[in-house]
Amino acid sequence: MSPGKRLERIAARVVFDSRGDKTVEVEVTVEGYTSRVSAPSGKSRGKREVVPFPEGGPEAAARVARERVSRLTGTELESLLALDRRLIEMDGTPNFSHIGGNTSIALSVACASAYAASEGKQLYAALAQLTGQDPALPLPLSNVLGGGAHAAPGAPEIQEFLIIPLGARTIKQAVEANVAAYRKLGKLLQRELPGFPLGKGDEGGYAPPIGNRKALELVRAAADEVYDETGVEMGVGIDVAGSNIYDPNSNRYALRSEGLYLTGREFKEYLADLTDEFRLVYIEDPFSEDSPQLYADLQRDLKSVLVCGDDLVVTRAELIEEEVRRGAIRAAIIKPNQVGTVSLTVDAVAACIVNSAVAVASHRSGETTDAYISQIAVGLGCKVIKCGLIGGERVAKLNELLRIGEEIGEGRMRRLLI
Ligand code: 2PG
Ligand code: MG
Repeated sequence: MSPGKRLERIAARVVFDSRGDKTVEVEVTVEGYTSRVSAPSGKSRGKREVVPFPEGGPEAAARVARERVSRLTGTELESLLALDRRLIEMDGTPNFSHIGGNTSIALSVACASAYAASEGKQLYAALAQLTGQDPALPLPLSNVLGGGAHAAPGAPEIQEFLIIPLGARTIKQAVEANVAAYRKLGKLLQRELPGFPLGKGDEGGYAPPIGNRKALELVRAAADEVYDETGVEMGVGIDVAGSNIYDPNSNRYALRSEGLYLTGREFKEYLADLTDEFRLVYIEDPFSEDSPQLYADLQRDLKSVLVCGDDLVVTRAELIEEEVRRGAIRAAIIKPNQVGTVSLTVDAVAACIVNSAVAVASHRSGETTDAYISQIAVGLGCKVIKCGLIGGERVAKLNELLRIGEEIGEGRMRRLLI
């Protein structure tokens, strides 16, 4: 057996994310190659995600990394993802509550990146080789208007209003189309709300004081204008983040801005109406994460829509498989820090591909300028990336795709047939 590569150094510090919250950044050196990675944090988290930080928060996480995890220094790594098993063993809990999922994912990505670099490769290329994927660029699904937990009260209850340039032939054309739609939406909002500041949600989209329906009407209009001007087909979607608008006491979905308090079945009809009226192609987490049957009913009624699971499946291969087989979803969100290692992320994307579901690589609402999610999306074969559009921490992911496009060809886009 060939000797492994030496893990020479592990360092950790506290840094700040796009919301000004603290998170963890690590540096790992393998065979003289150093990679630095910082972890994002979610605000609307699924119940079954791993714990982001150990007790004591990010400061404690950095301390645990420096004092305990750094004992892995000197380990011989026999393969790209060899650190992952050791992190799981060292943590010893089912949900990374000891090390913290954020530290763990940062170490896992950093180690894989440094290992890849020591072989003269970027992470995406090493992952593609490992998984047998032909590297290609995902379509960017961009947040242009935010609400719910990511915005101030008064904004829509639906958490994210999204656009996707289905007809884009290059990554540059895709980003240009999304930016054009974002700007047009700004103009439409100014006309709708003269004198109101448009605001900004956590993910960089506008966060205006309007209802869900009005928001969709304007997003649809902006997307259609871009299509008319450029010929690029534009899809519209939403992330309802259903668990956040579901009230378990009354067993209702609360849309306060519209004075609507709907049962699961009524809310399903509401979403079906929105789909008809605004030609939605993508609906993420339509219901509470505890109601998979409602997902399945919606997916059955709206065959042409990609119903996508986020909180429902939390990037876990076995849950993705279960819910795709149930017919609850045709797409799954892939957030590496929901599971804590690259290996488990690889398994989750593989579960999508084997079950013919669309893997949607995703940022978190609290982001850093790190762009590893773009490397993972390309390397593992995710057809879509949800990474925001506006703001330094969002555009960092898109710019990384442009750079990767220089290597693999900017027209090597994955196709999404909905
Ligand atoms: C989501 C995400 C990212 P958060 O719900 O999909 O858009 O939000 O990171 O707050 O979980
Ligand atoms: Mg979501």
